[in-house]
Amino acid sequence: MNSEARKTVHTDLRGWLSHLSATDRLAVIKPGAALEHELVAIAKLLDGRQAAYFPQPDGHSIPVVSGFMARRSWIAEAMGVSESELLATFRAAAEQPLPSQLVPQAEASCQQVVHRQPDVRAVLPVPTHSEHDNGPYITAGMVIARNPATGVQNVSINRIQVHGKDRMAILMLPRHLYAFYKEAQRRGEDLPIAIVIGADPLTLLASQAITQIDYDELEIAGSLHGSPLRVAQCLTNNVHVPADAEIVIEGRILCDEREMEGPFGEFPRYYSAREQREVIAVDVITHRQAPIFHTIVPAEMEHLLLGSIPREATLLAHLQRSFPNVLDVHLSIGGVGRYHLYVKLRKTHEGQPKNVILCAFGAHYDIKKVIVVDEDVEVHDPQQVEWAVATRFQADRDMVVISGAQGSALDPSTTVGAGDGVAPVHEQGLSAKLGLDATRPVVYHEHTFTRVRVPGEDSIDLTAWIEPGRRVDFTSLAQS
Ligand SMILES: Cc1cc2nc3c(=O)[nH]c(=O)nc-3n(C[C@H](O)[C@H](O)[C@H](O)COP(=O)(O)O)c2cc1C
Ligand SMILES: [Mn+2]
Repeated sequence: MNSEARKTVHTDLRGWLSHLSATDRLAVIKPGAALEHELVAIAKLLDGRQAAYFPQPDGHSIPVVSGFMARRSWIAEAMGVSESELLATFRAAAEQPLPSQLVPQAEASCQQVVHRQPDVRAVLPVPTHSEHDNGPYITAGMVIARNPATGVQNVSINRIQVHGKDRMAILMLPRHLYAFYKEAQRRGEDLPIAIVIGADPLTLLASQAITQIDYDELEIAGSLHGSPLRVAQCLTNNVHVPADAEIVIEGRILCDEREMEGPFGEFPRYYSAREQREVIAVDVITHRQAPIFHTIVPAEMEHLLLGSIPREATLLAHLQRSFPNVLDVHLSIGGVGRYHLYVKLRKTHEGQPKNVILCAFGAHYDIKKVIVVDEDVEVHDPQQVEWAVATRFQADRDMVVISGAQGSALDPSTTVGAGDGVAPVHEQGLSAKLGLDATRPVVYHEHTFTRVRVPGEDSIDLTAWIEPGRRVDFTSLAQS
């Protein structure tokens, strides 16, 4: 889908927040909410209904916002497409990246104000989120770094624990940023990074694309915007950041240092363990005049959807390469937007759903359960998927179990939670995979597997039939 075919595309955070506010989807919170837990509790209660905007959190002069992309329909709206076009639009952008446009510092709003030798805790209103978190965390920071070997950039969101004036600890799961860090470490160097806080919705979404290494996710953001993303070079390193971002922390992931990080309440709604993690040294903080700080409430809709929509787009593309008759996929919210995949298939051969199941497990190690359903089942409705399992699935015939595969290290039922100590990284997340074929036979007798429907139920316009405002007093109806 090209951008000409799309309605208004929201390319700018402030424009998007104004749009939410104008449509009663942004709650302005009274001054004084404590950065420790209280602010997050308020944002969590509003999750999926309204974004929460705190103009003066805890007396801090920088406002905090949370939950501005907490519904699938809002994300589609930001992209200028309908919900049914969401995955195809994201996939097209991921496959046709648009190179960014470098602008001079004078035109980079994110560098209007510069704090040298900053104290992160004093400059930024960093909230403490869940009950047992080990202090304040940056949860909506896009970490941008260059591959030391090739110079190509990468973007990911990583949780960052702020535990000193200019020192922070970071969780890097074994993906691209970690690979860059290992390469820098091999060369005996620190890895220069930028942490971008307060990006527009589509750039945040682009950061979650599942691509090969050496694929700058900012170019996917440009493609989603329909115009090259304006980027600025950092003041202390050669990383390029979105020029219109609210806040940028420039720093380095230190070659050899480790500090304790965690516990931290993560997306599966459990705490990940306290462990030794890599350390970021902060060099400068730059921001716009009157910047806005973004925090993501862990495990709430903004967090889950940011990860699940780009994954769904990638999984659909992956499955369709082998099975063009895969029609749709959904990572359920109950499965924390990561672990449970529902696949809609126009089945042509018996056995095919099991091939689809195996293909899906190969696509991402986080996937723990796959349910394949027919085309008359809506994969976005968990009740319909359960109905398919209840009426089309037999455990002895239609179930696939694979034990001892790689799974999510954040799932506490994997090896992570097995002992009282913490397993070494290479043993974490060992997990079983479960596949359910909940499709009906390709050929069946008469109406054995025909879903009951009433002709007209999809097409009748109820408002045309119901008498508006009409009340009936049944006690005084004439007896006849
Ligand atoms: C709110 C949020 C927090 C995240 N926190 C982390 C994290 O702490 N560590 C991590 O490795 N990935 C985290 N992720 C996932 C990565 O950002 C995501 O997998 C990204 O696509 C990885 O990029 P890469 O494939 O370029 O390495 C988080 C994602 C979101 C949406
Ligand atoms: Mn990447």
